[in-house]
Amino acid sequence: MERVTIVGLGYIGLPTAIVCAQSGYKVSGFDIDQDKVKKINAGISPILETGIDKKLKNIINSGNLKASNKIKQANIFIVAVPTPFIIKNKTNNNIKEIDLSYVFSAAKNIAKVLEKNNLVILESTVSVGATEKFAEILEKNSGLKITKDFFVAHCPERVLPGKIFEELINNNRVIGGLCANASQLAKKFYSQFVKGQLFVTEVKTAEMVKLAENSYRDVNIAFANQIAAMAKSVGIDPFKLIELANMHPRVNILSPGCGVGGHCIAVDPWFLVSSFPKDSLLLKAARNINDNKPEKIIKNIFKLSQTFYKKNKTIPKIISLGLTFKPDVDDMRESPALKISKKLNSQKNKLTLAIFEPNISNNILDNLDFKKFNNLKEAINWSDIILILVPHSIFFELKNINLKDKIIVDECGLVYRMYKN
Ligand code: SAJ
Repeated sequence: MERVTIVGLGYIGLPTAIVCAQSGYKVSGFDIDQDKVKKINAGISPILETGIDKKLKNIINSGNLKASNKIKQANIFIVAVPTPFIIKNKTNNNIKEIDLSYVFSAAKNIAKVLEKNNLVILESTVSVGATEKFAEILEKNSGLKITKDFFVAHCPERVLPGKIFEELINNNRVIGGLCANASQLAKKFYSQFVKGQLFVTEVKTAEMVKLAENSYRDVNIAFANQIAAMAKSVGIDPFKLIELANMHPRVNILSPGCGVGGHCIAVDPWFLVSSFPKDSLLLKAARNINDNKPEKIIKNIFKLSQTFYKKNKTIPKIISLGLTFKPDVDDMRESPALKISKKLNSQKNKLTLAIFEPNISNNILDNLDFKKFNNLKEAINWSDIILILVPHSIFFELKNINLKDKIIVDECGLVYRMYKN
């Protein structure tokens, strides 16, 4: 039985460890966080993902996956550690650069147990050229020779939070080995559990493919946000406008929203911007447009609250619908909706805010100092202004609630879609 060690048991590493163990590998999960290791070994998932709780319990019980804070020898290593950004030079126009420290420390840890003929796959999203540096650290710290004694490939993860298990199996993957052997070994490994196609290319291309994918999405969302701003300013419904534009066979505009959250799309374009400052003006503009969206919404709500006060001589009661970073997930990482709601909630002299977020459990919400509702109808009845930030499927129930006399601020096109269907 081949042994696999997964370094980093987060949103990518843990589901990957589970899938590898399910497909017959003996898997050791390595993480520096002792609490996480304990939880995983007890069959309790430290991350939120559709279907993970049952899968984790089953695989821990089978004995094929064990987490540890000591790195274990293996035939194959997979590195899935975070690559956040850091603002290195604040005077340099706030350019955010990649922080590769977790990747390099993973290499140092693996080097301690690396053996001849091992394959090391870097799945973390990295800047162009980083896999080569990662391999050099492995070489330097292990005394083994890259491409002769051991093999390194980059195979960027591509899974969508909320659909991770489905996409781990079904997505096509791009594999860039540092040598032909590395690519072939990695291809053989992924073919054990990936049903999608496996495309082999050289390493820098694989690195940049991933950055291009997420930047493409960010630019398209920024485009949608700008079109929406223009349309709104002249009384055109942006969601209707985009729907009609998308009827063209070669147009596919994404959806405007309250900003770009999560740990990927709002981060990865910076790795191209910082590496290629002259040729990435569009990417940088898109990042700034999407980052500024929450602030625009907050300002608009303050303005609306003022108008409401002048007319009614009372501050408005605002219900904020949705706090997660995108619809139908229970994940609030870097959520623009959460940011907006927190800021509005801090201005108690201007407005009274309450939230309704059915995807997050009450014990998590209780730590957030919001007035909260557990029932959509009660929440709406209480409010003067309805602020829709995240288009959760469950919010389509608004259709069955009396919205007369309510002021609706819909940042994600839910109302348009609701009455269209
Ligand atoms: N968003 C919009 N409008 C849209 C689509 C998304 O405002 O039309 C917002 C969402 O509300 C959210 C943010 O963008 O706040 C990002 O959401 P997402 O669903 O676009 O992407 P992520 O961050 O969950 O996952 C992305 C995916 N990349 C692409 O689709 C190109 C996923 O495949 C990657 O694996 C993941 O990044 C990653 O880990 O890099």
